[in-house]
Amino acid sequence: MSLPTTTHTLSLSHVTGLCVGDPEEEKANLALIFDRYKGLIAGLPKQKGWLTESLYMYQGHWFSPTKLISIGTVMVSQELFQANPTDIYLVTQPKSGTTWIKALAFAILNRTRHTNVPTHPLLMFNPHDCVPYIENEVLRTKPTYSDATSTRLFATHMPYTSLPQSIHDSSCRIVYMCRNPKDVLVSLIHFVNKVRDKSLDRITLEEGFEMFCKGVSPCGPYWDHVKGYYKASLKHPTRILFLTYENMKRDTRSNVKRLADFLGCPFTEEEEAKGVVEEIVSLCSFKRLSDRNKHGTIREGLPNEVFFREGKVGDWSNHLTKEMGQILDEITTQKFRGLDITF
Ligand code: PAP
Repeated sequence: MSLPTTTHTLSLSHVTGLCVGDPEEEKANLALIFDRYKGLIAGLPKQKGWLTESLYMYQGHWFSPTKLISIGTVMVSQELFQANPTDIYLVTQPKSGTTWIKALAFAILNRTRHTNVPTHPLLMFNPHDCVPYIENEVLRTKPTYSDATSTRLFATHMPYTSLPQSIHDSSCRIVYMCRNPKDVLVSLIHFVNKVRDKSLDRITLEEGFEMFCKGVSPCGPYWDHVKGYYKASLKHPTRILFLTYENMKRDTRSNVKRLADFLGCPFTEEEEAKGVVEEIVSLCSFKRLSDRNKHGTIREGLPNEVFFREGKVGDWSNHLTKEMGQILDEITTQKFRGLDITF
């Protein structure tokens, strides 16, 4: 069975606990944002892009000029977004396990609300629809900024230093997930070639490799993004949890428990005895979610299936040459020198 193709505006409000608005209205707001910032963006450093023709540098990182996650929406988020102390933010670079961490955090936080597995929201909606980006929220005509009473779950790809000031100032929690750069690169090339504007040529492996090594990737440089959150997690260990995709794959059960502890909702002995942890691991597994996302689209229109490819650690070796792998390892060793970041 796969997901239906229609949009689920009303039910999504129920699922996310946020006031999910009209997608057409959000599209119109997005167009206004692109228009408002296009003059400013034109003066920024520019490189050949991935999803869009070009990427532009804003606050030391590369962003698209259009799309939901773009310079304009980051700027508007910085201007308008209001964090609440009970909020939880899931942060990743694209292709580092966003879909998976969204599913896991959603399932953990909502486990008493959605106990019936066959009708669980994660089996009805793509995890991207269950956990909106900060950028989705600033597009809404009626954002939920004032609702401080319930836990809000958001995602973002923003670098640490670009997060809206209210997130830095609040006691909200941040979960950061990173993934080894070789698998991120391979995943990114495959993804981009599936969804890139049709008017643009495919990105070749060699071209993608060169751009990525130069630091030109969506929200990259990859290494600066990881380092920003890693260092922040050392400084604020109770507020920022640093996870890796590889470690999550190696021992999903222990990491799910660790995540629940960090989110302030540890599993009770009774839940553990009933196998609730295993149920969540299975519900969010690559196989389960990819089977349910073979058709249909997410709210923003991308096909559900493009978020599921191999879901493995080390698939890079089937695509990159040995030499490419070595070069990326050398850059990573040099950039992460002195930091305890291993994959
Ligand atoms: P996004 O940032 O654009 O949302 P993201 O979810 O981070 O993408 O990346 C997709 C990757 O996560 C894919 O990796 P691959 O290309 O190497 O295969 C995808 O297969 C993988 N993925 C998606 N869901 C899961 C899951 N439930 N468990 C493990 N990996 C997953």
